[in-house]
Order: sequence, then C-alpha cells, then structure tokens
Amino acid sequence: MIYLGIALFLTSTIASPVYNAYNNAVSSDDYMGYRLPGTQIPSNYKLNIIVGKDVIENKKNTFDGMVEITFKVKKVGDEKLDYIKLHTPSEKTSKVKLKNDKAEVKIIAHEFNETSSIMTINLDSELDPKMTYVLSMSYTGNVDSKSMYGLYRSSFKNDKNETDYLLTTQFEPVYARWAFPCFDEPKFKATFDISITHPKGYSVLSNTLPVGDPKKIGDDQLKTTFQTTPKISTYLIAFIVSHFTCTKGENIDTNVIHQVCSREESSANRLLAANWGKQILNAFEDYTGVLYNQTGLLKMHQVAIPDFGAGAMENWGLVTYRERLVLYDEKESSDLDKQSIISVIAHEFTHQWFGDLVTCNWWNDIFLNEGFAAYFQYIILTQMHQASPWQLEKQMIVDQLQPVLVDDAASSSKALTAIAATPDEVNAKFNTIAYNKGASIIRMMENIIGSENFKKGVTKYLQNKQFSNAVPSDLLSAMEEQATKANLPKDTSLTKVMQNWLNEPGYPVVTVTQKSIGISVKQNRFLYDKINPSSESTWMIPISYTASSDKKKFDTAPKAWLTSSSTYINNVFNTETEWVIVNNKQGAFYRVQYCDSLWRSIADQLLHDHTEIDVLNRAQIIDDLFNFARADYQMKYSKAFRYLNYLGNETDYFPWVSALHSLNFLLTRVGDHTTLGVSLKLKVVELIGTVYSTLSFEKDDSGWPLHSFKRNLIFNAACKYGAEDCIKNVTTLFETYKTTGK
Ligand SMILES: *[C@@H]1O[C@H](CO)[C@@H](O)[C@H](O)[C@H]1NC(C)=O
Ligand SMILES: *[C@@H]1O[C@H](CO)[C@@H](O)[C@H](O)[C@H]1NC(C)=O
Ligand SMILES: *[C@@H]1O[C@H](CO)[C@@H](O)[C@H](O)[C@H]1NC(C)=O
Ligand SMILES: *[C@@H]1O[C@H](CO)[C@@H](O)[C@H](O)[C@H]1NC(C)=O
Ligand SMILES: CC(=O)N[C@H]1CO[C@H](CO)[C@@H](O)[C@@H]1O
Ligand SMILES: [Zn+2]
Repeated sequence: MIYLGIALFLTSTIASPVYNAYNNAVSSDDYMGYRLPGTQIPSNYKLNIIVGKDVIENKKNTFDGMVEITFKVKKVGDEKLDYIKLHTPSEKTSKVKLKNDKAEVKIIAHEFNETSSIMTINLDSELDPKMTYVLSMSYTGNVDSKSMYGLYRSSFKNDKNETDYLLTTQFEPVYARWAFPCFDEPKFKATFDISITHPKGYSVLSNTLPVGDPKKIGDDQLKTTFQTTPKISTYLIAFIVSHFTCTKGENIDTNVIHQVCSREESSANRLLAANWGKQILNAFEDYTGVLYNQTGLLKMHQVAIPDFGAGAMENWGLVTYRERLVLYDEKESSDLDKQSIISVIAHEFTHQWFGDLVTCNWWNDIFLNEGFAAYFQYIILTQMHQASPWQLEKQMIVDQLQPVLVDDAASSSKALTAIAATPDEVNAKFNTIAYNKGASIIRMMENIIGSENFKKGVTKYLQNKQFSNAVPSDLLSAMEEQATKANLPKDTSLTKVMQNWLNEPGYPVVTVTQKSIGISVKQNRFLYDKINPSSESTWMIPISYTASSDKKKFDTAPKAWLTSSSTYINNVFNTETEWVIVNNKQGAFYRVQYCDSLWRSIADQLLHDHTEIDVLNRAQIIDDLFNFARADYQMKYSKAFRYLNYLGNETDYFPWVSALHSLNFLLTRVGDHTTLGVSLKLKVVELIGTVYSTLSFEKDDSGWPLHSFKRNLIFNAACKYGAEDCIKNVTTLFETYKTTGK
C-alpha cells in the first residue's frame, strides 16, 4: 500500500509526515483479545456477494452475502476446542451451519464482540483435528461511503454531468472483515472462489479472470463467477463493480493479460501505465527469477478509483490507485507526476512478490512488505534503461533515508519490528519507519553483502516462502546463505549484525577522530532530546570510508566494523591524504560526526573542488551538519554554515534537496520576520545564487526530468527566501497567466 504523505512527493515540496508513535504498550492479554487463536486454519472460501442497483446508487447502505469456509483444526495445548472464532462484519448473521466430513455439528450459540469484530461460535462438541469442516453463513454487511475502507461506494460526474457510482474495496490492513466473515489475519492464507451478483449494465473485476459469461439471475441481475485464486491473505482480496472501461496493454508473460481501467472519460490517459506496467513487471521477473504467471494468475488489472483513501493498493492481480497516481495526461501532467506514477506502479508491483506471494506473518513485521516495496520502487527502475535519467538510486537517499533519520531520532520512535495488536496500532505501523527505514535497512544489507549476493538472497527468500508467510529471520537466513566471511565482522553472522537495526528504535551517530595514521570511531544513539538515553543500544556498524588518497573511491562495501562502543581503524592516512569521509554514498543507516580538524579538511575540499566528493556524501554532510546543529550535538549552526559555505558553488540537485530540507525547517523555527529569519534569508539567497543563475524561467526543453525537478526546487526556494530576480520573474509570469491563461 502507499499512503499519501509517504514516498510520493519529493521531500523538497512536502515536509515528511509526523510519525504518530503510540505509546501505550498493550499487555499480552489484550493482544490475544484482538487475535484469533490459530486453532482453525482456513483453506478455501466460497463467497457470494449480492449488490442491487439500490446499493450501488446510494439508496441503500447494506448488502447481503453468503460464505462457506473450509477449515481444518489445530490443537494448541490442552484447550477444549468447542468453539470457533472468526471476524465478521456485524452480528447480523443467519443460517450459521457447521458440517464435518460426515455430519452436521450442533451450534449452541454465537456472540459478536463489536470492539474486536470477532464472533465466537460455541459448539455442542469438540472439533476433531482429523476432520475437515465447512462453516457456512449468510450475513449482512455495510457499504461504507465515508471511510473508504471495506466495501465502499465511490462516485464521479460523467461527461454528461450525471453522477455515476461504483463499488470498490480497500481491505488492508483490517477491513476484509467489514465485507465478509473471515479469519482476517495475514497468516491465514486460503484460496477464494468469489462470485458477485450485480445489476445488468455494470461489470465486475476481481483478483482473477471470470469463468465464462455472467449468469442471468431474474430479470435484471447477473452473477459473475471468478476463477479460484492462489493461496492469498484476506487483505489482498478485491472487487470492483462499475461502468469502467479498460485499455488493453501488451501481455505480460505470453499468457497474462494486462489492462488499465478507469472511467471512460479518462480513457486517453491510460497508456503510460499500460506501457510501463508491463515493463516493470517484466523487470521484476528478470530480477527475481520468479515469474508472475507461476502463481496461476493470468491477468493484471490496474484500476483508477475516483475516491481512494490510500494512495494505491497492491491487491493481487487487481491493483487500485488514486486517479492521479496512475492516469497520465501528456499535456497537463508534469515530470514529477510522471515519476510519481511510475514509482507507485513499481511500488505496487513489487508487492505482487513482497506482500502478495510472500506475506508478513503479522503486522509487526510489515516492513517485510513495505520496506521492500519502498526500496524497489526506486531500485527496480534503475534496472531499466529507460528510467536511468531519473537517477532513482540517488533520489532514494534524499527522499527516504534522510527524512527518516529525522523521524527516527525522536525518543518516542519505535523499532521496525515493534508490536502492534489493536486495529489502531496496526494502522499506525504504516509509517515512515516501516517504509523509509525498512527500505534503508534493506539497502544497507545489500551494501554489506554485495548486490549480486543480495539478488540471489531475494530469489531464495521468495522461493522458500512463496504462498506462505515470513518473519524477519526467514529473510535473514536467505541472505545469510549468500554472504561471505569477507562481508561480515569476524565470527559474526549476518543475522546477528542485523538484530539491533531491526529490533531497537533509533540509530547511531559515529564519531570519527584522527589518531596518527588511523581513525578512532565510536558510536552513540542519535537523539534530538537527550532526555531518554535509556535504551543505549550498540549497533554492528559497517564502516566504509574514502580517504582522499584512495584509488577506489566511494565504494559502499564495508572496510571495517564497529561492533562495540568504539574501535580504532589503522592505515587510513598516508602522507598524501588530506581528508577522509566515512559511510560512502550514505550506504548504511547512520550519521557521521567528525573531529574539528577532519571537518575543516572536508570543508576545505568542498570549497576547493566539491566534485571530488561523491554527490551523495555531499548530501549526507549537509544533512548531518544541520541535524547535529539542530540537536546541539557538538555543533552550532554558525559552524555548520561555515563548513557549508561551498554551497555557493553547488549546482547539483541532490545536495540542494538535503540543504533546503533543513533550511526550511530552520526558517520555520526562527520565523520569517525575526532578525534571525531575515539574516537567514539573506544568507540562503546568497548561497543559492550560483545554482539559480544556471536555470531559466524560459520553457525548459532539456527533456531531462532531474533538470525540471531542480528548477522546481530552486525557484521555489529562491522566491521563498526572497531573491528579487525570482520574485520579479514569477510576478511577471503570473500577471501574464492572469490575462492570457498561459
Ligand atoms: C470484546 O473484546 C475486547 C478486546 O479484546 C475486550 O476488551 C472486551 O472485554 C470484549 N467484550 C466482551 C463483552 O467480551
Ligand atoms: C453539472 O450539474 C450541476 C448540478 O448537479 C450544475 O451545478 C453544474 O452547473 C453542471 N455543470 C455543467 C457543466 O453542466
Ligand atoms: C509463463 O510465461 C512464460 C514466459 O512467457 C511461459 O513460457 C510459460 O509457459 C508460462 N507459464 C505458465 C504456468 O503459464
Ligand atoms: C567556488 O569554486 C572556486 C574554485 O573552483 C573557488 O575559488 C571559490 O572560492 C568557490 N566559491 C565558493 C563560494 O565556494
Ligand atoms: C532565472 C531567470 O530566468 N531570470 C530572468 C528573470 O527575468 C529577467 C528579465 O527578463 C531575465 O534577465 C532573467 O534571466
Ligand atoms: Zn506498499
């Protein structure tokens, strides 16, 4: 899933969202109150949902459904298994029946708990682990028009200016239970046979292709039946009843149909998604060696939904999007829109493997889905020639990694694998930690073991866990098999290396001090407030570095390890060496603080010729210096600005994203019209002058997307900080626009 505020916008235009940490830990009893016991294991659902015209067209808010769930029983301890617990939409159920292989099992009573949405069905006798059971019931569910979760109604104005309606679904994370009775936890994977009864004139899409033609039910209803799904988690089921039309793209594998669907009026805007969709899915197949069609899924639909709460959702074979995240208008859309669309498609298509084929066992470990999706939404595109102008592997650093270094430096931040039990806590797990930190930690793992090994590990993990569920140790052991001793600290496994990065909140700052011809490095947790250094973890930190005299520069493989609070690394300097930079290309998840003399030599190099230092390390240095000043961590703003005087010569995009991220924060803190604010603005206008002068308000025909991102970023900033030339030009442009509309 993509939720808005995350991963969609360059951080230059939108501040990163506030991470709402939930601080009330739940006791294990409460935890179980929201969890199913795991004693019933579903294997198949037969689901029929009936929606009349009145339901679709906003005249009635309830619908009827029928479900038959086949399940087996697993005994846990000595507990008496004379009940079934599952999620249901409401207490409105009827004809509840239970059969085993031989006979009907008598039901004594059933009760529904509104808070947990769990229905308990009490039985006359105990369930037998040797039998297969079928639980059937009819039920009534609600069509939600407000929350955009569960089965909900959306509407739009068609080209005749009439309101047209559709029904669609959003089940992740805990809303499948609003649409049908089910064991609504990601680990209960089962096959689904879905049929939808709907009015004539509407068509219906679901995860699989329909079987044959719809069947007539009475005079004006049709029943569309779909092929059996692969084993799938409930939250990935989807269906859409609408007047939408579709544009057919090229087949994905030889036998996999690919279509982009939306309301008819936007049919001209589907081509980008159709073309790139196929290429991205194929790139993923190449990368992972796991074909999309080996799941038995023979189609992929991408659908634009007029009202959509999340940004996009990876339902298996039926990906749904907000309209502006999938529809592309050649004339109106910007380069940024184009990149958002392609990245979001890459994100959702990554989920077809990471999330749909292999699913996190429980929401605690949602980073196994979202971290990978947030990483590959950049990285899979770098495998594609046609996406290379975007330099997405670099964008990832300033868009994902650096912003979450800010969020994760709050003492309230939670570990990647922190527990979530209640629906609110589960929803709160979809935060920058799961997405951005997840992606950054996965990237760090790739840098530790090397890209080729990482790719093999990805394939291994997917093969080991396909149609099943995973916990972090499954990922680590697949990667572990690929790692070599040379990649890791002495006598230490990859699993051990990754522990604290996954299971502890926050991250370290590494302080580097020159000691004769070596450097001493030490670690501390980096926090903005020093109130709570209670969890003072030690991380196993891969140290890559570049000395100015090195031949091979800015390679992300670790050259040394910091596995305790401090260590000494010898032979870093020779007589030629002027500076050293640690954490090449910001390949690992930490900040680097230097002693004064090292800072001065870096600052000298930046002033003299900044291109000697990798562009991502320039972005890192800027981000680190400003954040040390913000945290008052052995750094004052005055000194940080002194070290960053070179910005007056910086014309690359990425360092300016980092710089403006911090400068905008600072301006908000000191205030626009204060004395400090006024001098800050003067200083920024001075620093930005050179890069500004390389750009023009004239129409940009470079065809190079990063160039247009840079214009956006720099013109925005120049005007915000009060550069006269910028304000004059923009005012003129706006006057012209008001009179001519151009
Ligand atoms: C319903 O479930 C909640 C959450 O587990 C629990 O706190 C509450 O006591 C339950 N209510 C009843 C009536 O059992
Ligand atoms: C569309 O209908 C609304 C009322 O439903 C009306 O206010 C509006 O003017 C109409 N627009 C056009 C372009 O006809
Ligand atoms: C999947 O697609 C490949 C390549 O297009 C094809 O060779 C193969 O037969 C297909 N497999 C299945 C199971 O449909
Ligand atoms: C810009 O670079 C030149 C050397 O190329 C240097 O002389 C000058 O001082 C630098 N200016 C700033 C503002 O860094
Ligand atoms: C950055 C930019 O395009 N500035 C222009 C603003 O307008 C003046 C006067 O037309 C131009 O000379 C600048 O180049
Ligand atoms: Zn996602």
